Amino acid sequence: MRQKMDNEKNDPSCKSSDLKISNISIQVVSVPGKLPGRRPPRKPIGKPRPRKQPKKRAPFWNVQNKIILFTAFLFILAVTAWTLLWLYISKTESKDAFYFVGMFRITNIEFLPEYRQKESREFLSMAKTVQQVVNLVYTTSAFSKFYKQSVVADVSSNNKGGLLVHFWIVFVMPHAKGHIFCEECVAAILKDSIQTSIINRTSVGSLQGLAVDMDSVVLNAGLRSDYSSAVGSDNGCSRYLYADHLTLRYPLEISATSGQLMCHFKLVAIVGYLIRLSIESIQLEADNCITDSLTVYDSLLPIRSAILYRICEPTRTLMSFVSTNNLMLVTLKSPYVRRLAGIRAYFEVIPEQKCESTILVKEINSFEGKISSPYYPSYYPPKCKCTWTFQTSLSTLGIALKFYNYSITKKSAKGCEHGWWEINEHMYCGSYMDHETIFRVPSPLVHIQLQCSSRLSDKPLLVEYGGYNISQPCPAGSFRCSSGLCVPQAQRCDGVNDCFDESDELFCVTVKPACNSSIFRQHGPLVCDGFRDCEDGQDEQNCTRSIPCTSRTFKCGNDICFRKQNAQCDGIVDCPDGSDEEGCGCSRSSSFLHRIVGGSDSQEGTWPWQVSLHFVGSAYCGASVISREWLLSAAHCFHGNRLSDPTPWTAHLGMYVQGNAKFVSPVRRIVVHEYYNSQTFDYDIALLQLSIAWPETLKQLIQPICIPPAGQKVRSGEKCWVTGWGRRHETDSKGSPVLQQAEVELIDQTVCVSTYGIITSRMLCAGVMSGKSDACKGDSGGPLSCRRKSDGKWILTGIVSWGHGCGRPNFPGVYTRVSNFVPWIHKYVPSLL
Ligand code: 4AZ
Repeated sequence: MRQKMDNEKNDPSCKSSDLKISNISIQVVSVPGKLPGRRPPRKPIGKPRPRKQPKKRAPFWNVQNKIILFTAFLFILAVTAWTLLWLYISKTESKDAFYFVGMFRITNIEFLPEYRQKESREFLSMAKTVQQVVNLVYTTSAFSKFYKQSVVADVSSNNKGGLLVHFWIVFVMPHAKGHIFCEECVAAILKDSIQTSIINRTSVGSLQGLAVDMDSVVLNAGLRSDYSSAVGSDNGCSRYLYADHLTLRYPLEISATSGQLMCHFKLVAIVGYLIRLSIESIQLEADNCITDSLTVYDSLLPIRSAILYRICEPTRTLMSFVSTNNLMLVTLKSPYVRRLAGIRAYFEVIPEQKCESTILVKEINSFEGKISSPYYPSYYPPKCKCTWTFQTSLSTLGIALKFYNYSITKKSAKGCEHGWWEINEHMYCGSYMDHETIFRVPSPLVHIQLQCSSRLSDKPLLVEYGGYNISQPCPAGSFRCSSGLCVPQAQRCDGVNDCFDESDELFCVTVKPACNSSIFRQHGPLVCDGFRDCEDGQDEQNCTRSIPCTSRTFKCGNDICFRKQNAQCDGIVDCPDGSDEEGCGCSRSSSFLHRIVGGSDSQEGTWPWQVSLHFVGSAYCGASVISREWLLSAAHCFHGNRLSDPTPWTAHLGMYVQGNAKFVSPVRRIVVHEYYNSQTFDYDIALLQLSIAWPETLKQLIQPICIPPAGQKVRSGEKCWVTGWGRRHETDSKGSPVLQQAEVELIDQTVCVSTYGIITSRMLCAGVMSGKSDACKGDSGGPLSCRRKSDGKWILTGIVSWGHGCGRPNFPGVYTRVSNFVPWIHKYVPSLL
């Protein structure tokens, strides 16, 4: 097309014709309207006559103009969009603020009461001075570009003298650059700006002219929410509480606050004293501190490294915490105020306690006094130091220390989390446990130093002390446990874990009781077990304690053990008081037998003790009903911070199809065995207490399974059943919707040990060597049920624990051997006895 036009321009004949037409057109235009029928040319060509010629203008809305206008419109649109985008980006970038919160002590300025008033001239002037100093520090640092401002929040008195200044520092930077910001760097800039003199060797240096104690400088990254509630406008819930009287209890009136997401209570005591905060009860939503928490700080601002303690779940046990200075901050976070109404707390002013003494010990083989952690029974603060010196009256005596729920062991390369102890120049680390231990120092003079080493406040410690005969640590007739405790010799090898560490139940051999007369019936290794082995009853003489009945005897209500001949719960009264027929709850009905079918889907109601444990609404593990309110499961199901908290768990009882339980209860308490080892799965057992006992009316659908007799031996080759909603194949990604059952065989322990190597006496193997039937992921904690031939009762022989894959040939499933835990279960569920 373009080519054609160019040709036309260059063609001379075309040019001449153009001219002609132009001439003609001029003529025509000069006599308008006189030549009817002739149309004037569209465009005037040639010289126009402006005066007379009526202008025939081309319409404005032609294609060309349209294109121009459209292009201009697009251009304006693009510019506007770009401007808006740029504005948006720069606006959002400016919101990317980083908050730091800290404190330091100014040593050479005395506190004035006016500093408490934020509007006072004195406070404003002091705040301005500090802010100017901080401005100078950061505007001359590598972060000067991002530094926005510093805000002094508090200027307070303190027990070390001078002023304690709490402040916020705000930096603003594009989000993309946020990664260059490190907490240590920001803190280091401040600390490095303090000029200290090596000559006078004090920790006080000059920070742009202010005398600042180097050791007092703390600076942590802070939260925007903390900043806005402390500094911003939404501080309606934040308040100061001043305590000037030593004997008064100041309530923390938290229920009075309303509509707040976050409250800050700044507690300030008179100089020279400390604050003890006592929490009697608290109602919080237990969610690992995500939405709800109560945090106690050893400062007036929420400085992370000054946290004394954090509570994230409801509690009704009195807990108290002590500050290291005359101030404390309590912050409360809860999205719903109605939850805060359930908090009862108060604080007191207490004097600082010295933790040192020299003690003369006189008694032998008895505990004559107590020492404790500072501020006992309060949690002790993270910074503490105690020294005790013990001196015995005789050089043959040493010092015995009985620790309650605590133990000390030789310090290892690993850090010491819960206090380090120096005893006669040897170092030990402390750790908490659920039983007492005795530590003996075979020396008449003992120097002890305790240094608190935890980051937070730690649980109170109580230690009883006394003298002991170095050559004979336990009194005659008693056995020395590995934990240092002494237990009567008669309690050794009686099936009860009296030492707490089971050392009294190790290396037990069957010794024939020495009977002067003939043996009536030997039932077990020891005398004083409540069972008359000797005809003359000699084995039961001189027994010093209340006798535990054994697996073969039954303790009647009158404390007498009667021989069981399938006596308990068999409908025949054996005890004079009939107590052997009371509370007979566990499943015995042989009618179940004909309903157990081969294959994998079970029939509804076949396994009425089977429980599905749901964690945050999803099936996670199995368990077995052992009483109206207790379940037995595996410890590994509850290993970890969140999993060990009972709140997210629910127990689903009387269930066949996953999710359709006849009864659902929250879990009140989880008791994980204290020796559970997450590396080896040893002691893989846990008890769960239901918040609501299942109702009697459901006993057709929910029934407890029997706990085996203590120490019961199992027969290899015996057929048992494993049940659960776990995976049906190792490679499956989810569990079964219908309760599955599989028949498995109890496997010889030696075979089990030779398969896995790491099998302890607390484990047993079951499966089929072909690998056809097995438990799998999701079945953990569930029952291995064996039917006792003698009375048709179902016995909880095992708890699904672990194994190499699922259903692999020659790798049977490993189960917790329940018969090893009977005393432990009875300790928590005595009603099962
Ligand atoms: C588990 O992961 C699991 N085959 C349970 C049992 C077995 C293997 C794994 C035994 O919960």
